Amino acid sequence: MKAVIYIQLLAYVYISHAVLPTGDALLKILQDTYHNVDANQDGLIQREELAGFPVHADRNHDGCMTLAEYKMVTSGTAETATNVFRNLDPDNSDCLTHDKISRQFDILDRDKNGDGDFQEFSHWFTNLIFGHPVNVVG
Ligand SMILES: [Ca+2]
Ligand SMILES: [Ca+2]
Ligand SMILES: [Ca+2]
Repeated sequence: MKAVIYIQLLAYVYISHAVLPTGDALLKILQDTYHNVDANQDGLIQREELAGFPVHADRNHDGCMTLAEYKMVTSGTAETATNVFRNLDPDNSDCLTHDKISRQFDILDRDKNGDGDFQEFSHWFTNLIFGHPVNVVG
């Protein structure tokens, strides 16, 4: 719980004032991102899939996924990518690693069953984009 509140505070600080997607456009970004992270295509996100995302996106293999590298693989817009990245990188290191993102799984998997479902993912990811969770499923 403490971690969730911390993330929400950070998100509040970093939210871009640029126009952010809503409705169907937002739903599509969430669905595309979810499918990209779900590497084994079992319809759920496991910890290693989430933690592996920055590794796959690390084009120059220096151990860091930078914002520029994230923007090359994001399913979202430049604005959503920037908000997500900055909220995942509160110390402005421009370096997201396997271990940093692995810890995010503890926040994503709210019911602690070891799998992130689409609802849990959407809650986590919209919080990173907007600074608060957005319900897109209706
Ligand atoms: Ca999976
Ligand atoms: Ca890199
Ligand atoms: Ca879960």
